Parts: sequence; structure tokens; C-alpha cells
Amino acid sequence: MEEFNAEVLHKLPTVLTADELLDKAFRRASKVSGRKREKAINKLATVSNVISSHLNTVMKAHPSYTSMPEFYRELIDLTVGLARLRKSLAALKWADRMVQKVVTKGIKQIKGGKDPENVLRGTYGRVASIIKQIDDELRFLNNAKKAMRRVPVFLNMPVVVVAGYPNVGKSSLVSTLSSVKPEVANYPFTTKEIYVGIVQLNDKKAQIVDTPGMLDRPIHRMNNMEKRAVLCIKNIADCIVFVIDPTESCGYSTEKQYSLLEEVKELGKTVLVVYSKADLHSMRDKLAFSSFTGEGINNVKRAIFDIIEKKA
Ligand SMILES: Nc1nc2c(ncn2[C@@H]2O[C@H](COP(=O)(O)OP(=O)(O)O)[C@@H](O)[C@H]2O)c(=O)[nH]1
Ligand SMILES: [Mg+2]
Repeated sequence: MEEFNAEVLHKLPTVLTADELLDKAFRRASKVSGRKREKAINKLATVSNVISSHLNTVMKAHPSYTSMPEFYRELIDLTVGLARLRKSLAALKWADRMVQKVVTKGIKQIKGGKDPENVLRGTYGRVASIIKQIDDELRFLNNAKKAMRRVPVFLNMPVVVVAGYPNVGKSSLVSTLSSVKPEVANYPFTTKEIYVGIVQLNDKKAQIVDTPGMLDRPIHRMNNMEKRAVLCIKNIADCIVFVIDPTESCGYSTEKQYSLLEEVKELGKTVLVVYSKADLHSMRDKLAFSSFTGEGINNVKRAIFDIIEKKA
């Protein structure tokens, strides 16, 4: 992952509704004092400042969706929809420009000798109508802010994704490999949780990700949303660890497990294939580990970092 700091996705500001924003602007303007003409001018300037400042705070808080890493772009598209997001931000820009325009015009009219109260009333009306036109966009952006708070943010280190059928021992492996308790994040558009742990070897670190319900069954049978979610996680993966339970105590035949492996390989990432539950069998033609006895765990760790380092 390049320079992009995904933390910004968790720090988007609250977006006021049209009514809230207008209330704020008009209330602030009502506190302006002075002689009739200056007062009206200052009121208009205040309204424009409050609105412009809020809209720009919102616009500036959003990162560039064009240049961010594919993983986040795709995730945000799945979560809130990129086209809608862009449209809403563009609407804010439009409203900002329009408000400034009508306010500038109002101020000019007052300076030109028109009745300040009349101009003020007319301009307030126009400003309110502009802001009300973007109410949907403001509400959408506030919901987007809430949804994006839940987007998983990966640290700037390699990512290892664990795949394999349910009950093969993926979660146990992630827990055993992690130097800290894995943190829970979610894909905001599903109820699915993602567990992110940290695996450490000497001074090297990587994030290890367990995604229940994602790379644990045939991809060709997934719906479009699920497929996109898989592609998304693939995008951030530096390496995939595919867990096979040769004892079949997971409830899936080895045949089925190998056929899923073929699909996962098609994602085009380096795949490390390992046997779980080594305490229950003696197959050693692949790296075998047991989360119960700890056998082979260090070998799995080393193999993971070998792949990561080759890639770097
Ligand atoms: N004997 C043995 N059982 C294991 C091992 N790892 C996991 N299990 C058992 O296999 C089942 C599924 O494990 P889990 O880690 O939840 O698998 P996941 O569904 O792939 O995440 C649980 O009942 C675990 O206790 C292991 O190394 N040895
Ligand atoms: Mg699990």
C-alpha cells in the first residue's frame, strides 16, 4: 500500500442536514450588529461564511477516490457507492458556489442603494432554496460517514489472508500466529466480520486476516456482492494461506478442499498450502501445523515471511 492513509476514512466529519445548516447560518447571522446597511451586509457575509466553511470541511475531509488503493476504492464502492459519493460531493461544490454568488449579488445590491431588509429577505430565501436542494446529498454524505467508520483499515504492513473451508482450523491458526488478540472489523455492506491479527517473526511483522464466510466455499457459487467482496480482500493480500484439513473432520472431503484451492489460486496471488490438525494425522508432504500442540507453527510463519520478502 502506497502513501494512502486509510485512517482518514474513519475521521470524516458529521454532515449537517439542510435545515441544521441553515439554522446554524441564520442564527449566527442574527447575532450580527451594526447600522442598517452594514448590518445587512455582514449578515449576508456571515451566512455565506458559515455555509461555505461547513461544505468545505466536508469536501476536504474526503480523500481522492481516484488515487487510493484498489482495495479501499472497491470497498467504498461496495459500501456506499462511489458514483453517488462523487455526485454528492459535486453537489456540495455547486451549492457552495451558488450561495457565494447570490450573497455577492445581494451585497452588491445593498451597496448600490437597494433596501437592505428587502435584499436580505430575498437573498435568505435564495440561499435556503439552494441548500434545501442538496438535502439528500447532505444526508447521504452523513450516512456514508457512518458507514465508512466501519471500513476495515489496514496498517502499512503486508497482509496475509487465510482461506479454506469452514472448520479446517483457520481461526485457530490466526489466533495461534497472532502476537496480539485479533481485532474485529467488518465489511460494512455485509454482516461479515473480519479478524485482523499481527504475525511477528523477529523484527518482521504482517497482518493476518481471517474472513469467515468469504474464502471458505466455491467462489463460482457466490452472488455478485460476495464475489466483489472476495476480489476486494484479494486486492489487499500479499499472500494467501490456504488451510487443508486432511482428516476431513471439518466435514469436507479433501477432494472438495482441493477444488476450492484451485479457485483460490485463480485469484492470482501466491498461495501457501498448509495442513492443519497435525496432531491428528501424519501427512507431511506439505507444511503441517497444529494449533493445539504448536507443531509446525514456526515453519508456517517462516514460509509466510519468505513469500512476503520475495514479493518485496
Ligand atoms: N485436533 C485439532 N483440532 C483443531 C485444531 N485447530 C482447530 N481445531 C478444531 O477444529 C474446529 C474448527 O476450528 P476453527 O479454527 O474454528 O476453524 P475455522 O472454521 O476454519 O476457523 C474446532 O473444533 C477446533 O477446535 C488443531 O490443530 N488440532
Ligand atoms: Mg473461523
